[in-house]
Amino acid sequence: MHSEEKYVLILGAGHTGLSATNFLKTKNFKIFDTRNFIDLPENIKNNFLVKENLISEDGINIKLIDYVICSPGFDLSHQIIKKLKDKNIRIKSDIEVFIENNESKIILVTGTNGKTTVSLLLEKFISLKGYSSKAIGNIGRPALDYVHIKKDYFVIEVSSFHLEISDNLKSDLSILLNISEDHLDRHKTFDNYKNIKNSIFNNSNISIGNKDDENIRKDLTNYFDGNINLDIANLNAVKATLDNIGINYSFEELEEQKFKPEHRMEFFYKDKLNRIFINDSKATNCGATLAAINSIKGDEKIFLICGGQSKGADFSKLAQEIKKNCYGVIIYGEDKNLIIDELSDFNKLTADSFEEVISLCLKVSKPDTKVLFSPACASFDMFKNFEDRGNKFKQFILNERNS
Ligand code: UMA
Repeated sequence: MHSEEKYVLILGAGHTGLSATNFLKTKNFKIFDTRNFIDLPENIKNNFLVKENLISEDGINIKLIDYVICSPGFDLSHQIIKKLKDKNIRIKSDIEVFIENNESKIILVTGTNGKTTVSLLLEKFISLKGYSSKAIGNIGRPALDYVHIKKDYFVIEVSSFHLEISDNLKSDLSILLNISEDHLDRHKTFDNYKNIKNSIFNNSNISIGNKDDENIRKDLTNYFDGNINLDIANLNAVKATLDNIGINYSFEELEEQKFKPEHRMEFFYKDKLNRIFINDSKATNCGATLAAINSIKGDEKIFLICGGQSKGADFSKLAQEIKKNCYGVIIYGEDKNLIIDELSDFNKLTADSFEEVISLCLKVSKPDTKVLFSPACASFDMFKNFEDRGNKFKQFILNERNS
């Protein structure tokens, strides 16, 4: 880099700093960290972008700094901060930079307790209705790692450290869960900490707070009931957020789905034809698929997708249940013939690839029915594991929705 060229200064060579270097890859930037090089995390020390650009305070020419991306853990009483402020250099958090550079809808979540839980639940419940969403930020996923990705919603967990260095966090919705004493070593007084937490609402279209927390502002768009225990308050917060973005669940539905593991009877999407898509990729044997069929059978018959590696199973009992409760089935994978043989006089389709499974299922399954992906087989012929198989199923179905 030419010595007189402007550059972005990154403060802090931790996970945030590393993600900022990747974001700025093609631009001029330098990193400053108060730690000794050998104290930096190993993966960060080994990254050549960091190695090349890590400078001492002496190497910083303030006049050449365009703006600063400041890591949340960087000590704000350090003299460099004063120098930057004196010269009116803009200091931003990584989350501010993310929001400026990403077009997705933004939900901000903060609070002394429960913010990771609420962020992950929001990610889950938004996705279950077929919208793409990702929880990022303080949760351990540095925001700038996701800056080039478009989602329907990014749910960003924001800490008081982030808020303190963010002048302008623009969001579609922000929620403050609760405030109790924390991080006073950094924020000094409780009043200061309270003000920092409440600043999440400064530039938010919809602002939601805990109605029962006296430390939270009283002029917000909406409140949730936080009077009971933290678990229920967190679910109330999730419900209030979802209600405000037009995603509807009853409290009971939230409670029921909350503990349901992924890939086990996951009702993840209802399409325009009112078909309900269920991911049951965890069903790696006939018993699990029989249980899946039994749990949803009713007046409306089911459309089933199954196949993979049989592990020597006998499919005759499953075939009988399929004939009774399903109106169609797609069979795929290494041992598909074993299942096909048991279903000789039944309406079945076969597919050679998973892409074909998806396109056939979307073409053939009927409106107002349930489409059950419950393979009854191991996944290793075509996937890394059942999680990979379930994720691909959901992803392919949701992609079709967007195309
Ligand atoms: N540090 C220095 N000198 C520097 C820069 C940092 O000594 O020049 C020290 C800090 O004092 C801190 C450590 O290095 O002890 C890490 O600070 P950082 O800002 O580089 O941290 P990152 O590795 O970038 O991780 C940060 C968040 N860390 C902090 O806020 C301290 C992570 O939250 C977050 O997951 C990550 O960004 C991705 O967004 C952690 C955390 O403890 C889990 N957060 C606090 C909390 O939840 O209570 C706020």
